Amino acid sequence: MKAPVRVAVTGAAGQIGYALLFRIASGEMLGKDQPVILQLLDLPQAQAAVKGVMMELEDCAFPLLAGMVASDDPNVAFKDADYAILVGARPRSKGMERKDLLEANGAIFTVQGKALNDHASRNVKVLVVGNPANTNAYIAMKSAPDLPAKNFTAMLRLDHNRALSQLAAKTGKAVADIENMAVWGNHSPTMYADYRFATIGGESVKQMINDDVWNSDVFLPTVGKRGAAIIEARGLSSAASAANAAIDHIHDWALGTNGKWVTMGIPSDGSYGIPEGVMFGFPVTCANGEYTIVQGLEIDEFSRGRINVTLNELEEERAGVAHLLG
Ligand code: NAX
Repeated sequence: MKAPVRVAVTGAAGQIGYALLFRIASGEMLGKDQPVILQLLDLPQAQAAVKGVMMELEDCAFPLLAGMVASDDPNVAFKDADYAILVGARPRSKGMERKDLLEANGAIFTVQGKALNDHASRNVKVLVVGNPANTNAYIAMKSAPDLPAKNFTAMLRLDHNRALSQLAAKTGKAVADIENMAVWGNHSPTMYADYRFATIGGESVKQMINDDVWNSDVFLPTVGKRGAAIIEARGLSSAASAANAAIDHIHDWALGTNGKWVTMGIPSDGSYGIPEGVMFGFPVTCANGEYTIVQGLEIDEFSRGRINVTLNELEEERAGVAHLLG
């Protein structure tokens, strides 16, 4: 058996936490041969609920669960963490302006970034789920100057998976057979889900669908507003599908994609004209614990327009938190 790895999860008492922790402990994220120690962070007032989740985790008697720690202190929860999934964030309350939301989350993610900087493994892989995910990941990255910037990522995988399932429904094909799907930009309704390169059994999905109006008027709004549609239907925001996307993201980053494209929010290296450092959704492949941006894709006029919209939104968010980063 391998030595256990430490997985820190914030917002552990929340609804995504509840859908996430049991799957991590059962080995779905890092493999059925990889023991894990869970290090759970939540606010002081949520500690009783965290204890309850830990009791349930115990009651599953997961063979791979090698230990658990609960804390309200990021310096404790991130100690020696090999993975950190940052789910807890300040939700937008009634009447709260976007600026206030950025500010409140800025306060959380500067502290957590610094705690990762000071206490986590130097190879820690960080995934930010809590919204606004890209900008929160950017803040954490900037607050952790001693860790490699590439270790910080934001979750675009839910958008990617949502796009795959819309394409499967439209073409009548199996979701598993769709290759080369990409999502660009911010995890927000401005994200650009791009199926121009997607194939099913070697055939072009764009040619199969052959309907640009469906792309712009049905597909993109459906994927972009899916989160709102779930809230409308369920009365609560996406939780199990968000947890599933987090599992997929870390699984693929750690264990590789065998050449398959997935989407990750990562600090740009300047590819495709996205300014360096912007936390942006790109199509990537993963191998040996590293991700690589898929290069050489043609960006047509429609795509450039969409990419610019989502980039502008991220640049505005980045400007909105600049004063927090010194
Ligand atoms: P919940 O409100 O159910 O749970 C959030 C938990 O985080 C609570 O237990 C709360 O006490 C805790 N928390 C708040 N501030 C904290 C802090 N500073 N340190 C540690 N814990 C803290 O929300 P849930 O439905 O689980 O959603 C969590 C986050 O995921 C939200 O920001 C939400 O917007 C975001 N999402 C992101 C998605 C993505 O694709 N990137 C999709 C799903 C989801 O909307």
